[in-house]
Amino acid sequence: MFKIINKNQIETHNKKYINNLKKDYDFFIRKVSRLKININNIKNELMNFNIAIPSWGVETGGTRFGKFPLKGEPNNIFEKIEDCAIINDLIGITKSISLHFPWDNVEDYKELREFTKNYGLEFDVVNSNTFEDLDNYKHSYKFGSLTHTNKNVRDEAIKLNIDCIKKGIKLGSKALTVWIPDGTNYPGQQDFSKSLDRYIESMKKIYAKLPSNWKIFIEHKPFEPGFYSTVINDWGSSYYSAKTLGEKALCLIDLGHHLPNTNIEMIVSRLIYLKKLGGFHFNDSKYGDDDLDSGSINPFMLFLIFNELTSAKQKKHLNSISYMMDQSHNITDPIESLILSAIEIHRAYAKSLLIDHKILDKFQKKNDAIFCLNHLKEAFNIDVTPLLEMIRYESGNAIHPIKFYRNLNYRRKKSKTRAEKTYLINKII
Ligand code: AFD
Ligand code: MN
Ligand code: MN
Repeated sequence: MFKIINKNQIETHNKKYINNLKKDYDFFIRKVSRLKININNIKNELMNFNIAIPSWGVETGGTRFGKFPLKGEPNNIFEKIEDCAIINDLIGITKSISLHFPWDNVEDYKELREFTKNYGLEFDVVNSNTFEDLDNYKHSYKFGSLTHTNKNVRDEAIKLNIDCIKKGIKLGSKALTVWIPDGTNYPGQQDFSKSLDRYIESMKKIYAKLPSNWKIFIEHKPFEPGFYSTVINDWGSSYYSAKTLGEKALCLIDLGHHLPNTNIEMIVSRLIYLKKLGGFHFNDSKYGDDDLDSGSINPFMLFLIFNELTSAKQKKHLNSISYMMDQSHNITDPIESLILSAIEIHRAYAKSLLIDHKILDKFQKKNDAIFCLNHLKEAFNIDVTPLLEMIRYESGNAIHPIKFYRNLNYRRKKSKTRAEKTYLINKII
């Protein structure tokens, strides 16, 4: 399966580090043996974890001020899949790719599916772009897409989403995520209720085309590109829409799509309670939709989000959730950022599995606030690095993926075969 990195290379790398890792792992096991947990069950959970890579995430991102492409970065979806394959060969927890149409349009979807399968990867949720005017669009999305006041524009946006479903079916995807840019910059510009009505009407037409085993995820965002109002601005509007559409419609939480200091873990809990949580776009943020690397700003929040997920899973309240990283890498090599981010998400999940929810429940019943917090902090403060490294080692992945990647000189090699990028327009993700 390792077509880009051969197994021997990884084995040689791991040989250098395994002795020290064994010592660290023994220490970790001694430490957690005092907790009443089954480490083998936790290991299994962590080995089965998967987080999708977005096709647009392996390209250099940018801001509206500029973009600084790397030499050797991918130019098309096939090259992007090669980069995703490297990441998964090294860390083993990113087996799926999320495509974005029409950015990732190809002539032959069967060929793309085969190509991807050869790297041991598969396709995750598909995404639709109704936030910029691309060459072959008949209408402009300047004043909205699925909620536009003009029916012709809405119809084109509906068709674009239905086309995404059709492409996704060919690729083996099982869900469509809809994020729309629709909103306004001026008070009075839009009737808030009428635009929500138009959203529901458009989404009903897309929903009607979903295969029986598909889902549709609704992604909310409080602002940007509209800086005064957004049609699907928060989880309330998202929940109302998902509830109105039906069982196959669920809410998706992008961590960056909340105003600073929002209690996101509580939104996670509410959506689980309402049986409407469908998926996540992981990233981190300081001010807004910064799309910073997961875990780089607020790893405790990430842990608290996973605490809600693992608690619900233990109580059998949780169905399968779709995970993806939605980040923009402007000053780093996207492969390195995605490797570290996936590991940070894996780390938060691992720590959350060390929480004993029965003990927490006991402290909660007694209203012992200090012991409640302390119980969470004890799990958060355990260094799970040896556990994650051992899982990678035992799964045939790299103990130190970034060190391995640096030694590959991948970008330098790729810069000889991949065309250098020039940007005529700024594409902001
Ligand atoms: C933009 C949006 C949102 C969405 C992504 C891909 O803010 O996060 O998921 O585009 O459509 O970044
Ligand atoms: Mn997103
Ligand atoms: Mn975003």
